[in-house]
Amino acid sequence: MKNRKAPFEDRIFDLDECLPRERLAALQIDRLNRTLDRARHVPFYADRLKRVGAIKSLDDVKRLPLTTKLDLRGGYPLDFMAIRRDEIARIHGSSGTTGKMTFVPYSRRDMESWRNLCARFLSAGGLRPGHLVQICFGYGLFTGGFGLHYGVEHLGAAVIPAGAGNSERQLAILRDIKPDAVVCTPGYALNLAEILQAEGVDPSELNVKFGFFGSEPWTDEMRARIEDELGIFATDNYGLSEVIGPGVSGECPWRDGMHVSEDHFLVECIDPETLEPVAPGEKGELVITTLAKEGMPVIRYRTRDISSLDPEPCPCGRTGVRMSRVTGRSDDMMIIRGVNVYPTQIEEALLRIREAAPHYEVELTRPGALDVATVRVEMLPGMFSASMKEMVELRERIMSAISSVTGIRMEVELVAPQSLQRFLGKAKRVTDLRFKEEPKP
Ligand code: DLL
Repeated sequence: MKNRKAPFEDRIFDLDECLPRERLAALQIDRLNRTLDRARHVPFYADRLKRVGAIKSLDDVKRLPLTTKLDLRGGYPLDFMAIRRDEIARIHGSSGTTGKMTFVPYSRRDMESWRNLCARFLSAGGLRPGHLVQICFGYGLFTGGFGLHYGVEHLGAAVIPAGAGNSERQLAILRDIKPDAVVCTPGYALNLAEILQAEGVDPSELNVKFGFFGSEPWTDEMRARIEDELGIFATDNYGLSEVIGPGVSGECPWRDGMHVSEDHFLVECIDPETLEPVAPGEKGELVITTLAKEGMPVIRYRTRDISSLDPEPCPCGRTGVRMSRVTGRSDDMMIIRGVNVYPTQIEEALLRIREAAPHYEVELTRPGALDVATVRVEMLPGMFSASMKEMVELRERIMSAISSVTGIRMEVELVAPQSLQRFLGKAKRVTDLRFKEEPKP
């Protein structure tokens, strides 16, 4: 199924996608040394890189210190910025473990690289100048909307900046303007497909031929469903705000892994426990070093994303190593309807509610196309009320506290004091049942 023939001729957007491996390695070493120099403008790195000299071989990378999300949070708001304030062209951000954002500044050159990186995977997935693209990602601090927007324009295609949500309007655009491609999370694509079906719209009435999906985990089974129901060719693309946003990697027409843009990102796959590299093809945590970022370079950033790297040449001619689908995380971050949420954010919301104990469990399901998060919240002894009205009001209050901290609406179930499981070691508060019926290959 993976290699279902693409309904278009492949077109390489940028010759740097096909650099011979030896030339790529030389470029990486050169860019890495420049990145280290730039990073030394950041006190955190200046300190850590004190005893690091020039990098001569890519093997030396292992000697560099790792950077974690916690490190970045410690540098709130802009301590990791390596450019002057008047050199900032844009600031994006991503949610953090306590509701605090991580802000990511971009220089003008970063903006140029970014749109080029997005244009690469869009071209690999079939987008051509003259096409019309409906972007259903949020525009704002989230990198999805703006990142893809400029990528589409750079390629020479046109954008309908529909933004996130409002499915009725999305549907009207699909039906009435007939874009050639849609850009969103795979979950939202499935949601659109379901609404189309419910409204009795046949996909042949639309003109969508390509879908570019990313920002959350999905499976090949899910891809097959989206493709059948929307009648499109769907590709996966990956990225994260701390590194650049979308554009770190994307699939080519062969769809056997996402080509990492290795001229911009040095990627390693390590065992999250031992921090040692895993063998090619084995699963581990991706660690990324930016090679051209000016605004906020990151050295050996622990993405927490579990994937594997395939260095074998690909028939498409792109030489970037291919990463497999992201199958999970090595921390407890959840991605719910495309939004990153940490369990500690739920804890923070519950602490605002006098009647609730900080004991809770989260269950993630996907009964239809969209994720549903249900939080079971334990009441404090003596706080249970016989009044239905009071309990409904309390539930509403908890739901709104959770939504104000996490940015998304979750279902809440109130449960009796002492009824949830207690943990001696690390608490396991999240049960993810979303992919149960569609096991990952
Ligand atoms: O989600 C950037 C992005 C936007 C990528 C649009 C693709 C398309 P963040 O909000 O910082 O950035 O979330 C990054 O999302 O560490 C992964 O856990 C997850 N993620 C991103 N792409 C994929 C994907 C954007 N294709 C976090 N498959 C990452 C699985 C993905 N997970």
